Amino acid sequence: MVWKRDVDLVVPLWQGADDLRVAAGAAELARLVPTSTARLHVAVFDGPRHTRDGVRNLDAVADTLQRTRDRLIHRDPHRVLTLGGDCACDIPAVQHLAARHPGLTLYWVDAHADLNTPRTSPSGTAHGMGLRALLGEGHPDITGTPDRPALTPAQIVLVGTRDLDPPERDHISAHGIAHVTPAELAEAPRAVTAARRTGSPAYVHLDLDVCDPADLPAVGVPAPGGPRPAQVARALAAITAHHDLVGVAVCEYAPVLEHDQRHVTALLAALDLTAPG
Ligand SMILES: [Mn+2]
Repeated sequence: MVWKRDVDLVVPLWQGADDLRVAAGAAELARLVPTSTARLHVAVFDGPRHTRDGVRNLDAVADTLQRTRDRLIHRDPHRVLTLGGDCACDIPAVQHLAARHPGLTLYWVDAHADLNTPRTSPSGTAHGMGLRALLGEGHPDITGTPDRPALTPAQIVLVGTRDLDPPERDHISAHGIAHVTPAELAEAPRAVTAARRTGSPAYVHLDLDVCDPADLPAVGVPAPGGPRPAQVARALAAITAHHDLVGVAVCEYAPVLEHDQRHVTALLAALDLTAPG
């Protein structure tokens, strides 16, 4: 059964990673995933690549996020697929769906926690600030200055996360954010949903770099020490079966790098984005 959603957003945002290769990922994912109900391609304008307020390409990132928010306000979808692009591309979708679905669980399936702010980020790249923005902190052009944060820390489950900056590590422990390590994921991939109510709404943010780069090197920021793609796929299938899936994003795919695309299609199939077989 293919996951039914109201809209697919194709968002080739690359300025958040400052890596043009992930723009091609959006086009390739759009080719691999059949359209559900409607598909919108959000244009990403090129522009000056300067750093403002400690964030690289902030104007281009803010512009894309704002135009994505405009689409969501206009259509008011109940379920959304975002095909990125870098990890900042689905900030608007999570914000929209968290408001529509109280008690939403966000599974952040990513080698990185993306919990930096412009002040703490070593790289100054917006794609490392997305999850923190969803907690209401960071540059206002990234958070979009909502009335309240989209999420509380208790709504978040980090899955397979391992490449953490010290301030991110501190933030995770200070706020008690749930964290399934790569070793725990490899050991019991279906246990990721253990603490969550059956049938409750969930969102999956899948950064393909969660997989070990030995298996899947076609990502913007590879991080060694990850789980095998089959283990990630089992966790994704468990989330899909356990929850009412209301949102999915797939991010950071750099298809120009040599890789075996069967690993990517297996992950898409685990999320019911492609027909079985
Ligand atoms: Mn990542």
